[in-house]
Amino acid sequence: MREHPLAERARRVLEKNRCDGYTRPAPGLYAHQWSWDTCFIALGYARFAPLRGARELEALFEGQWANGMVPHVVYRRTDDRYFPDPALWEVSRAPAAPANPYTSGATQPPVHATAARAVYEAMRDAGEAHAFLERLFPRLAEWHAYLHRDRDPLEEGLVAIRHPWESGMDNSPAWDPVFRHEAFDAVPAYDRKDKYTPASPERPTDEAYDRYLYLVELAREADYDEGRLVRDGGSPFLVQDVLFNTLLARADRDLAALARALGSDPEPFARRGARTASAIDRLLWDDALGLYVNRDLHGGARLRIPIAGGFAPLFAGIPNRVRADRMLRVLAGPRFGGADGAGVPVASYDRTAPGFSRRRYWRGPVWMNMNWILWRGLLRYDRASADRMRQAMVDLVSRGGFREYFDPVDGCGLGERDFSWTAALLLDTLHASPERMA
Ligand code: 9WN
Repeated sequence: MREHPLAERARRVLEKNRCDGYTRPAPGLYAHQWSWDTCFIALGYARFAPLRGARELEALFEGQWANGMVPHVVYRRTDDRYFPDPALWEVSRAPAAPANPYTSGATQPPVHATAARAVYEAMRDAGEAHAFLERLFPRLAEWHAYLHRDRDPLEEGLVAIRHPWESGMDNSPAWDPVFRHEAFDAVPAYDRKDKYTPASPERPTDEAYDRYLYLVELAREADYDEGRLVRDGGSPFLVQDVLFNTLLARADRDLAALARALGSDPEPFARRGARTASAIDRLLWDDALGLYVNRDLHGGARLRIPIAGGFAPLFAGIPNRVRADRMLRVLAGPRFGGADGAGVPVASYDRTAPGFSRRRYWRGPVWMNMNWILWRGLLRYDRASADRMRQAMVDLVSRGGFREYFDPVDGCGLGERDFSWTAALLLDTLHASPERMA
């Protein structure tokens, strides 16, 4: 079978972004190593250079904290373009933070075990594959133990995030109601370097950054003590996020498969994944909207904001047939994009909802990672919709390039150029034999 012409271009993007020991998200704004970007990048490498995927993941885990947390940024360069920098986080105040490398003091969604499994299964040399797994598995197990132990204050199987950056969907309208809490205070003046990029009208507003920075300050003042911030409710931002929990439920299952491959007991991991999956289904489904919604742990209200993350449970096979059919209709309808015939895949936010924006990131634009997650989900429920979505993803990159995100109306590329996860996930989309991972 002939290779799709985009595959070679995608590999070149990853090559361009390879630095000393890791692959950065993009050549411009993002010079360091990001957590979930690394996972998506490793999923792409699994398709043509699995050893590189293994190295990416192992490099990221050099920044893992002693309590198990995998930080969302591992600072790799003395580069002054990215904000916030290590000085602002000052993670040396946390007893669990490593002295080297420098890291942030927040986390990102747990796609690691899923990526590690794909890499492991793609490795040709059985000895090398086993050695990789022996090194990484204990780290992955500590990471998941941290999430279930330190981030589930209600002990109901759902973990909480304490910063929008932890969701990976930083600027999502899903956080607007939480930001209105009175507990948010003013922050001292700071210099926002990300604004000076050419894409600045697409970046979050200064008001949003005030909230982000306030949360950083609060976590730093608490020496990153999860007991104070999460269990005692000290952080004004504490949300059970659908996407984060779905990825965890799925990754717990992948961790169980990896345990089995090592001859260990998979049951404890599988049980935790099943518990999280059933809590998502029981507590976060919204029948009126036809998708899953987040929950605010301050007051317990559901955040009834229709974002693409609300469809993520398809990825972990969580909804039953009836719910999945509802979701498929909403996904294909005018709210998320399927019906306009433009061949643009799913928008990050309901196109008909207040505040929808074609350019402001996470408030409308199309992201390749969200669509990859949904595509993988659709493969479980409806092969024809999955195939249509796959085609729309390929067409989007053909027209818009390997951009960070895309205009949901005309498919124009936006944000950074040569974006690693766009390239990596496109490679997976082009090459995967879908039956394997679904
Ligand atoms: C903050 C690196 C990251 C992604 C996130 C995306 C964006 C950072 C930022 O870039 O976030 O972590 O400065 O906006 O929202 O998902 O991991 O690509």
